[in-house]
Amino acid sequence: MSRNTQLFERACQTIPGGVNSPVRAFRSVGGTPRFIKRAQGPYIWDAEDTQYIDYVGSWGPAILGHAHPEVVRVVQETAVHGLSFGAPTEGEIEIAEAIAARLPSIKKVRLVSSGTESTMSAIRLARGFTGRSKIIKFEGCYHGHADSLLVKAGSGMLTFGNPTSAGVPPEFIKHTLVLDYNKLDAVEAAFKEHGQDIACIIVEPIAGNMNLIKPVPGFLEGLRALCTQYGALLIFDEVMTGFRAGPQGVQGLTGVTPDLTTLAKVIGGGMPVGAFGGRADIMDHIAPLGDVYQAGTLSGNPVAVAAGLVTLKLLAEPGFYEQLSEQNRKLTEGLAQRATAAGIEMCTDYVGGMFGLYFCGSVPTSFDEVSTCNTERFKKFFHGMLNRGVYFAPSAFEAGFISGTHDDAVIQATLDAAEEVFATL
Ligand code: KE4
Repeated sequence: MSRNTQLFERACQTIPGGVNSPVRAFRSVGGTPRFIKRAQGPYIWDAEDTQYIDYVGSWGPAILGHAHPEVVRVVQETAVHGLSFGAPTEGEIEIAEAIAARLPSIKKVRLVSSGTESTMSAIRLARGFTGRSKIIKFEGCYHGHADSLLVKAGSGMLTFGNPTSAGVPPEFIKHTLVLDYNKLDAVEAAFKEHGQDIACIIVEPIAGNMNLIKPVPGFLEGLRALCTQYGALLIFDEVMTGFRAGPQGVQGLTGVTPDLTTLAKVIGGGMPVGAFGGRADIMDHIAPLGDVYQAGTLSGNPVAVAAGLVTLKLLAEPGFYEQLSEQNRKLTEGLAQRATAAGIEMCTDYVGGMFGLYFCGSVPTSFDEVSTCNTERFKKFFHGMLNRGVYFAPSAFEAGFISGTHDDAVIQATLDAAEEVFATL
């Protein structure tokens, strides 16, 4: 019995499903999850010391590559002075200023410890600021596991094909309108019907939880105009895309300015940091200044903040994103070329350091379209690559991620493995 199998069986005795987050369980691709014991740069090693080229990158945070020496060093140097104080620290000011300097839409920001906390808090703030109850989200978008958002969520939920979660009373989601991503007319109709009751729209400005789905031209601009017209807030959930899709997230790529932005993943560099921020007149409603309560014991944790600060600093080095995007182009175009050469219907897309692989004829623009992709073929591809030392996301409904350490040799090794696998599909 393999070490991974032994560990998984043991884990299942005390951890539900053997994992601390559902998508890690390989339920949608089958097989035994790999228990990772170390990582460096573009590589991870499992419990049997098998090396993999990693395209999950902890679901986004590892944009510099795993265990970047400068990030590890600052964690070590910070930790020796204490792990957590529950009191303000200078580092929290520095990262707030660093985030605001990179995202002009953010005038004030509150740190939390996960993406879920950031979106949950941003929605409460939008409701408190507007005095309204209804929210709009889009099917296939995932914003973490706060009750009012577990409605036709994407990511792990989509993988299980379970459009809503048990344990969420109907009353908790009756204010959540779920519309189709990239369909602006449905949003207009919703505002016509509920306009004065809608507190906010929360949207992944580039969706990464139903595979990678980009906004069609005019979609984000239309959301912005409708929110302005009806006095609702536009929340860009950039937990995944923030400093991943580009140096200023999707708002920097598109010029569409949200009222609030949620962040996590990259801003912690692999340590638990989330954040929500935006217009000062809105953020000033957050306790202790305002009447919208939000709090967190480990919010702004000094060790996590130190890792995030060094990560943001290193990302600002000239040429980082240009190189990241170029390597992503080589990977995704190379995969598509080899699939086509093998007669496999597969296409790809990418932006910045994130990408999508679709076993269908054209790049999807909606949840319905991506749902028609050939998930059986994806499973075979996933395991074929895994057996050749390449670790993609264990779900057809997740985006992939590269890092600054995925150099030409790593990309070529990936493409060589893919050429072999496509021949077996
Ligand atoms: P966390 O609570 O997992 O830190 O963040 C929730 C979240 C919020 N918003 C967006 C756009 C997200 O992508 C996420 C989390 N992303 C998933 C990956 N698809 C995390 C992986 C997991 O659930 O284990």
